[in-house]
Amino acid sequence: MSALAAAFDYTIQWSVGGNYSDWSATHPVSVGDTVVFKYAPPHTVAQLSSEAAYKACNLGSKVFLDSSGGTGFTFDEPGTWYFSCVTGSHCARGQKVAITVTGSSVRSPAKPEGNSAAAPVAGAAGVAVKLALGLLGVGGALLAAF
Ligand SMILES: [Cu+2]
Repeated sequence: MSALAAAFDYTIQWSVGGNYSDWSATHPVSVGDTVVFKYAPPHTVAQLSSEAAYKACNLGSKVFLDSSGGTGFTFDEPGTWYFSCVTGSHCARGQKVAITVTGSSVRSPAKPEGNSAAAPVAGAAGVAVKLALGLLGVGGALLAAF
């Protein structure tokens, strides 16, 4: 915990109608920070494989998918990461976000946080290792994190 004492947590209220196009311009995420998506059904959080997939809403490229209602990502590498809802036309309607992460890589072990474990979809191994991925239970670790 002490190693993450300086980390910052961001919450994204995730819905159709939110404007996420310039999210990273106003939310400076650094390596070690956590971004938590909070949402209700039928929304989902998918990590997309590339900027091209993000721009085109190519949801078949997803490398991770969750629908728990509270999906947290702790970034351990700099870069830009792409997320979208995969429900209906939500991506085309703007429910997608590109998160730019700055700073130096932290090669700490990636381990789940919270009280629910998610299995990345098949084929995710190559990208999943870049994220220390934790699903934060709405009543559990999420509250503890704040
Ligand atoms: Cu949605």
